[in-house]
Amino acid sequence: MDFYLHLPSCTYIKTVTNLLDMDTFSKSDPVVVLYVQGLGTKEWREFGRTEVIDNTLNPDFVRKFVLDYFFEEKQNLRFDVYNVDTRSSNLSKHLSL
Ligand SMILES: [Ca+2]
Repeated sequence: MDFYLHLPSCTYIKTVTNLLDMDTFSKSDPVVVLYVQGLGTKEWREFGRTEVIDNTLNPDFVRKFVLDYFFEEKQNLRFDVYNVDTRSSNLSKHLSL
């Protein structure tokens, strides 16, 4: 994945390529979920997710994430890629790519 950072607000543009093909009869249906770690709690919270792109291993997501920038604060981000194979919004049922 490639990330681009713009200040003072942070915009991350993601490029995801060569995902695993997890579907039997079609290509994977990827979605990227951004998690932000709480400054005090260290707890990962979902910040947002991209659109799902059907049947591709080289998705080109349109959705951008804009985060507030905290001066001199270390902000930990995590990008998880999931295959949305069911139409459920419960990500725990989905396979991680
Ligand atoms: Ca599929």
